[in-house]
Amino acid sequence: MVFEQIQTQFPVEQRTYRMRCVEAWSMVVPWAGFRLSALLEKARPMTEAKFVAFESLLDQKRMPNQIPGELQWPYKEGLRLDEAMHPLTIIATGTYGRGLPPSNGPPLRLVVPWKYGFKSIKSVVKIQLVADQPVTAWNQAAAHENGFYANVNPAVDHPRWSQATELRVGESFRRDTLLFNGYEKQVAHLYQGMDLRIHF
Ligand SMILES: Nc1nc2c(c(=O)[nH]1)N[C@H]1C(S)=C(S)[C@@H](COP(=O)(O)O)O[C@H]1N2
Ligand SMILES: [Mo]
Repeated sequence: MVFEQIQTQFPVEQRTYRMRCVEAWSMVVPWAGFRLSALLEKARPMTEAKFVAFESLLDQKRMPNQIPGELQWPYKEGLRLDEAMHPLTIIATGTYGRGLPPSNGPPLRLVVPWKYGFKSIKSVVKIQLVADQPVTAWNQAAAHENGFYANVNPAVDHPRWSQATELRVGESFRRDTLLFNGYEKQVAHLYQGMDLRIHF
């Protein structure tokens, strides 16, 4: 499927989500997009498919920061299949009533609101259903700091700072960070029985 087909064949919804960066700042962002589940259902996942792997555009001409360094390019991310199928997980195609500006990851950008921002991979050009947990860019760069799950959790600190509070951009006081970024009711069942300190 080409981008135009993907962008137009699924029902677009307006979703205003909290966004919490792993570096303890946050925003509220009005996205437009469609459910990732709608796209994945088209691919009819086989029972062997347990994870979804995402890859971004590699284009050093237009994105000159894509030079080998802290991160390896193209940027990669991944979700467990049940996380990817969750109704809160969207592929954003716009924000603030327009298409995505270049810096926010057009033409297709993942948004997973209960996870730290780095999971929401921008400018996605490849989506694969896979059997094993995929390699992800930040996990590969520093696995002890960036877990595969990266669920927002005020009780599990980053090795270099507390995750208990956050600074909402534009505010002068710190807010308490909420478990699963405030989406606990909707997503906690996905992690039942898992130790969130180990699977951080
Ligand atoms: N392709 C790609 N996606 C990415 C990144 C990136 O470097 N490349 N950075 C991530 C990080 S660390 C964050 S905090 C968010 C930032 O999203 P924004 O630029 O739309 O605010 O995008 C995430 N998605
Ligand atoms: Mo980030």
